[in-house]
Amino acid sequence: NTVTRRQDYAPPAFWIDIVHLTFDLEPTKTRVLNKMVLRRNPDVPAQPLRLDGDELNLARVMLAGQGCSFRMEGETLVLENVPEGTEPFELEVFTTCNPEKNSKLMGLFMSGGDFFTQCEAEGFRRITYFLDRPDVMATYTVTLRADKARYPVLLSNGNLVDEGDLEGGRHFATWHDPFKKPSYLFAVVAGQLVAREQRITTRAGREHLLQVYVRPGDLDQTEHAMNSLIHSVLWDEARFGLALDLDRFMVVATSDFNAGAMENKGLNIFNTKYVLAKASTATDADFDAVESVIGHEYFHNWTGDRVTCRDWFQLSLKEGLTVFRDQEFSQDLAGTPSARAVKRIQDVINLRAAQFPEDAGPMAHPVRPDEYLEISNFYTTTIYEKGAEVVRMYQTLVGRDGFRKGMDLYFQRHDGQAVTCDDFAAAMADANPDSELARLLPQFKRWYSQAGTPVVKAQGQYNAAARTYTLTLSQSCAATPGQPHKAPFVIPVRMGLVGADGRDLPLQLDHWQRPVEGSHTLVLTEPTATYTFVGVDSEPVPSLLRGFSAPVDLEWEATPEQLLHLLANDSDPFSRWEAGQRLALRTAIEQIAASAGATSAAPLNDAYLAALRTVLRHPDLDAAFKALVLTLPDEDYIADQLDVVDPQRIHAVCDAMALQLATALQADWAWAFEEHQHTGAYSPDPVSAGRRELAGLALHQLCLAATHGGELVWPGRAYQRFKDAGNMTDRLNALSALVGSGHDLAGRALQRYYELFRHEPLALDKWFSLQARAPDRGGNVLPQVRALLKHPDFSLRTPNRARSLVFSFCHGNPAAFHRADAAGYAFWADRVLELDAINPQVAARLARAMDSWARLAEPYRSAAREAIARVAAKPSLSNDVREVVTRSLA
Ligand code: HT7
Ligand code: ZN
Repeated sequence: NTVTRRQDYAPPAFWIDIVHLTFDLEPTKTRVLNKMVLRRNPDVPAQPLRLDGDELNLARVMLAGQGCSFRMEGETLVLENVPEGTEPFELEVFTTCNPEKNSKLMGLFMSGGDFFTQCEAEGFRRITYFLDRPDVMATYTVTLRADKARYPVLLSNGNLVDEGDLEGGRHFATWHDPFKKPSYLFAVVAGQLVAREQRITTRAGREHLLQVYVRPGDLDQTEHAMNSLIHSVLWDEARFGLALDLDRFMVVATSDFNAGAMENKGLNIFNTKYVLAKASTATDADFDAVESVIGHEYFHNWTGDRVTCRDWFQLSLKEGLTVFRDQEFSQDLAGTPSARAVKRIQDVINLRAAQFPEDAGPMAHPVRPDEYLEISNFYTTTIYEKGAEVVRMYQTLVGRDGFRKGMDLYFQRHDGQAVTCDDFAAAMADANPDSELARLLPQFKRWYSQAGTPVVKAQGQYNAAARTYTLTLSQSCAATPGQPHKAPFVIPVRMGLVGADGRDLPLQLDHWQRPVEGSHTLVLTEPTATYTFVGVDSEPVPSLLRGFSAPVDLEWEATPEQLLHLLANDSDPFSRWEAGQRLALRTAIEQIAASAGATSAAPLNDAYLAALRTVLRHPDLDAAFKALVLTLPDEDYIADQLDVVDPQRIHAVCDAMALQLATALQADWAWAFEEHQHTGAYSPDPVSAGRRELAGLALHQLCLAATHGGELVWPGRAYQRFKDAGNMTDRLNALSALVGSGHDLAGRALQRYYELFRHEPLALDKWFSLQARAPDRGGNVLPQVRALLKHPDFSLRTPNRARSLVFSFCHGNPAAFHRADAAGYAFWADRVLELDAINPQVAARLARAMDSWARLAEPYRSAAREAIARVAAKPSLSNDVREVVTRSLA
């Protein structure tokens, strides 16, 4: 119940070297015998042994084979009389727990009648008493005993060393993990599972058995996960020289999981959402997500498991680095430069949608936080995605080869250790001693200690007489909770100058001997810096922050003509896409500010629409890129640009822009649909997925236009496509086109979808989600969501289902959620409280839907505050939710 501070880190008073665990698995009473070998840490003054526990029933404690005295301090087991020297001693702790009652899904829990564990961050203490902290690393041997018919598969980390039958229809399996690991990487799975298996031989010539375990009946959905795993193994060896270190690597899927997946050593446990994929129930986006999450967990084997975190404040050491690695993996697998760029743009869209608001809200924290009440609340987009951008900046500053050298040195120095972000930074700088990174390291490390999104202001000046172009960049960063003032960051700004003919001009800074072709990275370290380019024959358009080279907000007062020039020509796909977004954003903001209440029916100007038409019909651009350019910024992103947010006003303007885009380009959309609708036999590759994406977007626009006076045939065609689709992407796109347009056929299609997929949990999640995200027409969505809460297939206890309905509504449908009558907020408060009694981690995620309440216009602001205060006033609130709402109201 107290705040944990980074500054208070102290090494453990004891080490635990060896752990022998024996489980007698029973749903309501599992018995756990924990035999440990401990020794005092000679570097720490002598003190009692304090072992963490949480909701355990303690039966017996034995010290060196004898009963011993102990006491409880809250949930902590305290032993005063442990041996004094530094010699190892044996401690035996016997406890029981109740997996069936474990609705928090931390520790040992049941899902579909099978046993699973989740130990990160502090779940191991719900299995046995332990020094449950990542810098205590031990070797584990685990024996599992259970009923053989009910639990035929018994798994734990490492290698299977023994198995056999026991009396009374029971059996056992003993596993030994040869690698020392922290307790958060411990795992157990027991149940009725089947596996897809594949033997592979890696470059290093070593043989491995890869297994993907699922429930019987789901095996046909595991091919993509297995292929993704094989690709991951090969990629990590090829790109980073990191080989698989175990004979056997297992992935297991469960449908009840708080997060996406977990990198337990050799026994990764996954949410089914990130393992199961077949064409009839999973979309292209689902296939991509499986690939990237399988990659992410596999890559943790080195960045997380072999080298782990000293304490939880260092979480981004493993998470930021591993997200960076999974992003690079997906880009490398995507193949073409265009497909790579699409992936990069999608990553940036996600960062801006989730991390930028976090950095501007009450939960803002540095990539390496300074304090927490509940560590689970700090598995955030700042730790993960901003952390990945920080790692990406290392690579930008030292180059790809330099980054590889840094990684090599990091593993050379720290394999088998629990370390800090400083250790990673030092390895990168020491491996590249002549780099700008090495020179600027202390300043670069401000990315770890300062929260907030820096703003970079750009101003350009062309001097025709001198043939120079002068670019001035200034940086600032707004105050965040606890950090009123920020020192300047090191900001790599990749840029180019685009000539009148649309090509990149050679770049020559005034102190350079000769020009370079294409792009150059300016490294901004001061509050303001001016760069003069020479030999510039005609006025260029600057293309700034190419590839999104730093996680900053770029303020640049470009003219519409400059942005249109970049949209038509920029050689950098990110900046080209960004130019289009800026044009749309500017229009939206002008409309929102200008006409209090009255929205123009045609907010988008002809030049912008013509530019979009040119992109849509462009013979050389890929469909996936076109779809990104032709997707307008969403309501939340627009809200993030405003000081005062009126969600209904934003919604009205977005609606008008969307309708205008649909109707003005109707003929072009029809062309795009016909041109891209056939993709042949289903394959999730980027080219066919891009074609499906663009066809789906076109159908969406055509149905929208049809319900507003356009061509009437399209809803019927969408319904037909929905019925006949050979894959989930086309089917769901057609269904959401109907739901999005509000056409009468939407109801029929939703009913049919339910009948088709009522026995497919992941597909049914989409059905709940689609309805929760539907356009609000006269306030109809909230009553519909309330009705769905009572649906026999809905349960708040299953996180995926709760997310599909309640989170989709509160986090994903701003116009329906922010109601003038405050009913959306009341719904939110009721669900947070209801969920908190079941699963505090999931409840705390839902609580974050109100992060931006303070910027809301009235009457939303006061009503939102009242709803948050109602939650905060509940006396028995979990630490998880309490931390979120307290910060929100501070
Ligand atoms: N490292 C894993 C984190 C995780 C987690 C954290 C809190 C509660 C439940 C959890 N399940 C998994 C996931 C990852 O980043 O790979
Ligand atoms: Zn991770």
